[in-house]
Amino acid sequence: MSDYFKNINEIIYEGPDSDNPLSFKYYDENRQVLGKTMKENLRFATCYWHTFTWPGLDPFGGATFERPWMSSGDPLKMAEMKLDEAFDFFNKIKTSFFCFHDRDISPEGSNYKETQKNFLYIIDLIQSKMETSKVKLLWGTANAFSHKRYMSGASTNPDPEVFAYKAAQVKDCMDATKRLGGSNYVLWGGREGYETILNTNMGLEIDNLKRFLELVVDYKYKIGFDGQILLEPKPHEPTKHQYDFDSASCLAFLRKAGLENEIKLNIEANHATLSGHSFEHEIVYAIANNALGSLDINRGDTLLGWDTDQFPNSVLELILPFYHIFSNGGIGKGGLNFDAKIRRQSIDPEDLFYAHIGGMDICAKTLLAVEKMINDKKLSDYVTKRYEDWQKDLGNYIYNKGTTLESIHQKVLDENIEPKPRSGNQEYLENILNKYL
Ligand code: XUL
Ligand code: CO
Repeated sequence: MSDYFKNINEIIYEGPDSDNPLSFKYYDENRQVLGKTMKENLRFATCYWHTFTWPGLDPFGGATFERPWMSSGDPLKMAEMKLDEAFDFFNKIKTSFFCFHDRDISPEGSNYKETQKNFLYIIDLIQSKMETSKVKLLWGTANAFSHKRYMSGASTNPDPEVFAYKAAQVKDCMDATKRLGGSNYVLWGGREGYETILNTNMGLEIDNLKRFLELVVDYKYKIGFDGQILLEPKPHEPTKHQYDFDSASCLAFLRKAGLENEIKLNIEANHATLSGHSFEHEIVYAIANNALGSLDINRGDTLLGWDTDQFPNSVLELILPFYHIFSNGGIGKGGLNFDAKIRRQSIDPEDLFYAHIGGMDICAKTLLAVEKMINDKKLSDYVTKRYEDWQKDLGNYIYNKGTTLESIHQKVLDENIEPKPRSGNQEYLENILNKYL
């Protein structure tokens, strides 16, 4: 029986003039944008952890949400209740996808065998629920960071038993993700980093991380999982130094490990800003290296220096990320996962809906703005023109096989090359961008 959201009906599109807070103002799933429906372009996902599992804790205070499935009862019964409510939520909010960690959906037992049994029991239930629901699985992932066994890392733990334990968890979770038709499998480092070099063998830890990723990729082929394997960069939190700091450090690591064609990136907005980058920088860096996999869509707070994981609510923050993604053909097998949580004072069942409606609407509104930007070509024409000399004589010469540093040197002397500074016109371009907001 699912009745936690019983006062809320399926959310439908009512248009920008509607005053109904439980309706979409911009997300009209069948509307065509850039040759696809909004639903196909945006591939929204609800995340299981923040939406149904996080009880509203912060470092100074306890649970505020007190959902019925969070009361102290048989943990497996609670997990079943949570699942019923989660599917009721998915069917009403109509994100096309959901995402989960193994430990969000099912409780740990007293040993791994029991934990696995609980997990498979819930996976069977999910499988049968998916048969009658339209929601699909965007990705699964294993939580190898919450339990104290992982306090010194998972695949980078000094203890190989911890490595093995995580490997077992990931195998089960990859099997389940494949069984449920998941489009991707995500690896977020969690505690793959270190607190102090005093007790850390960095070289060995990095080798072990590489070994773990090789095992994951081999297993993907062994079971014929045709989804993408994704690594999710994050600079700190929980550890001080994380090995997967940002897109650039993940890619450097993947290249060193020879896995750059096997693993792509799941880029999260608030992780990007914590690393001192913008969301669009991380995305464009990944696109430029053929490594964009999927997005965790949320936002931070400029006044708070930690991962606040709020729902996105500004076209200004999304327009450049979306412009680059959709100019590049879209998000592919990835999606837009709301790795976002409501504030701990937002304790009503409706608050979960307001948050997702707002997030979906702001993405839809941004997509419409981006469609105009792409079709107008004002920005892309500007950039093409800025670099056009690379298609001309000197640009081609620099790339010719026989060209050397010396021959370029000679050319500068012979042709009296004296570059004249050209304006980057930033303010002019910002004014163009503002037209679309
Ligand atoms: C943590 C985070 C994770 C990953 C999945 O900051 O973003 O929820 O997305 O493990
Ligand atoms: Co995330």
